[in-house]
Amino acid sequence: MSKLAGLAAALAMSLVAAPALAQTKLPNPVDAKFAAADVDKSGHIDGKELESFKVQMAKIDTDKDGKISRQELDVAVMTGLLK
Ligand SMILES: [Ca+2]
Ligand SMILES: [Ca+2]
Repeated sequence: MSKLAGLAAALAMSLVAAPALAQTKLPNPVDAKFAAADVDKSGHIDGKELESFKVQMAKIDTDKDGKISRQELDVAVMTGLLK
């Protein structure tokens, strides 16, 4: 019983800690870039929002789902792909 409780507590802590850790690693300039590009605030850069990204789209959309996620933009900005 105590083992299970400990495991549950550890899992809960990892779920809480992971997003916080990810956020501290993100460069702030990405927030502005993403917010500016995600005009309709859908959480994705898609549709007409992609017009300005079309040239770099193939490189930024690493999972090729036709959308640029926040994570994909993070990678693009951090690697210097998107300036
Ligand atoms: Ca959008
Ligand atoms: Ca994608």
